[in-house]
Amino acid sequence: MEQLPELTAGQYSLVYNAMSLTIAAFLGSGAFFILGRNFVAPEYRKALVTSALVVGIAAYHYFRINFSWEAAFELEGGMYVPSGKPFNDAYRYVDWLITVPLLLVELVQVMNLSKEKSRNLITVLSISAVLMLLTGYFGEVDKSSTSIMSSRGLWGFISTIFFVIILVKLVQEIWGTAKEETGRVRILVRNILLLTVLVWGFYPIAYMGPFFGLSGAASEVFVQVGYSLADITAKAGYGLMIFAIARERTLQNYSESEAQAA
Ligand SMILES: *C/C=C(C)/C=C/C=C(C)/C=C/C1=C(C)CCCC1(C)C
Repeated sequence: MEQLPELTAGQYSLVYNAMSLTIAAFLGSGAFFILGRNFVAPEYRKALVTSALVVGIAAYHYFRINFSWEAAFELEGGMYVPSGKPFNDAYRYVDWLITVPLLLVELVQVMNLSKEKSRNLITVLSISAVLMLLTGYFGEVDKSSTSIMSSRGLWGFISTIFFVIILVKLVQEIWGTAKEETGRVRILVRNILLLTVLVWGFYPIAYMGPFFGLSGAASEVFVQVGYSLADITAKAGYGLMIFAIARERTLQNYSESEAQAA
């Protein structure tokens, strides 16, 4: 188990509040995705349900992470010192294992691809995502390595290969198709891919923290707050962009009154 650092009250609260904000963002956006189903054509409703599932599952895991964070520290003389109870960060990986494939499904669901193509793409993307996260987890449990030539470094490298496969597939298949789209849909699809590359790219960077000599309180706070903000963007923000794509397609295909009634 990870050796937790001693934190100032400010550092402890910053992480606590970031987790709490994340839960609020997930619950709020989840309600939005459920209600927003009525504003998109029937063929895109599945995508909004998937978005709602993602933030629902993630909100549950953030409750667990937040409780675990609370239990892992004790207030002693104005400082938060490790209580001896472990901070269970494995919830993150369990969460990603479920939500990352679903995020990829969400995107395919608003892309108007043929059934056959959608199915193939979802299969390749989900398998790659699961392999990326499993191999990443094997490295993540090696908390003590500060050298890239370690099991953390090796598994991280293998995990990155699957990450690259996902990115290449997304650019080839999703951006490849979007090039034939017109107007706002094309811009939205380009933006969601850009968001995915940038925000998903943050996770391996945080993973590499120990290689850059990051340790102690500042690093723990950076990683926890960083993951929280990245998760809000990659799940709630991404879901809003999925909604925007579905909404735009609905407006392109139907008149407003039909879209409302559909
Ligand atoms: C909502 C959660 C999301 C979108 C999580 C995404 C996570 C990744 C893209 C993680 C990638 C990793 C690597 C590419 C290498 C090192 C290990 C990981 C698992 C952190």
